[in-house]
Amino acid sequence: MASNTVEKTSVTLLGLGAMGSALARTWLAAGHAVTVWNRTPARSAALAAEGAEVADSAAAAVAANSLVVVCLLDDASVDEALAGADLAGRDLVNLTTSTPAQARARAQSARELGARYLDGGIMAVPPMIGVPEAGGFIFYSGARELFERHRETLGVPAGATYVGDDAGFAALHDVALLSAMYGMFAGIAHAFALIRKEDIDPASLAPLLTGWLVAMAPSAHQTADQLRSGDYTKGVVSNLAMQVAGTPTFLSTAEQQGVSPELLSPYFKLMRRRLAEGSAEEDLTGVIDLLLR
Ligand code: FVH
Repeated sequence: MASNTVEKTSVTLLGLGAMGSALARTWLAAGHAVTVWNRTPARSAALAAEGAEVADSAAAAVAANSLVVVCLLDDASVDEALAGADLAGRDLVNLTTSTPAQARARAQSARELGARYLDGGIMAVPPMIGVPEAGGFIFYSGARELFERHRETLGVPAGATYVGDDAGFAALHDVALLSAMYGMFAGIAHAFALIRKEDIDPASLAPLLTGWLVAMAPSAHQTADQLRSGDYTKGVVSNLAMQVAGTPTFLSTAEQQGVSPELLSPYFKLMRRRLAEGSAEEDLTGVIDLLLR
């Protein structure tokens, strides 16, 4: 009777940094045969001890299996690693963080080299890989048929979420979510700065902040609904006029606490601009239109 290892898709993985190593480990643990390659060979030793086959060149690793996953530092390192490899007939899955344009160009060059291509955007940090309850997932875009063919294998390290046949969409979704995350980090930084000089334990603010941000996060659904309908007054609870009227309180408090308003001010400026256009009854959704060039 065939063993699990034989039944499961064999994977080639280029790149054994923090993320690549975590990916390799979960495939090995799930019974997949894994061939690895890393520019600095010493990084392969630990994976070899865990059962990975180590290739001595990227070209040899690509030749070993038809499913080739790449997780390298950046787009330029992918160019470098794949330079001498024969990709004809390969299913190339690139999990390296890229821009949508880089992903589309990679899909095009893969096609020209006779390979099928999926792009990926990893929404997880290495300790979340192989830990389903951690909530990490990976966006994929490219041909749906190719995604479906490898869905089970790609779902091993983290949930696999398909976002469309445009190869650039995984990168676009990745950057969109991470951009929202940085906005949240900016808000958290400002909140901690406000209390920094007071006799307030930051550890007491942290759960309050977390709870509030989680409570506010579903507002994204209302924003989406308003964008789809084009009616930015739909379901408004706190209109723009009221919110703009409140902004001096935030700026004065920052001033009084000796905190720079530089993280908040750009957003408030956009809110005021939108209000000046006559959008008093709207939600904050109109700010999105002001960002579009
Ligand atoms: N780690 C994280 O938290 C994030 C989470 C979200 C997704 N990112 C992206 O994943 C890609 C890989 O990230 P990583 O964490 O594995 O990064 P490093 O640990 O720094 O390893 C980098 C690997 O890339 C190899 N490499 C660098 N330059 C080249 C090159 N010119 N040619 C071939 N390989 C290259 C490097 O090799 P070496 O330095 O060991 O020889 C590592 O294998 C990345 O896109 C994140 O944005 C991770």
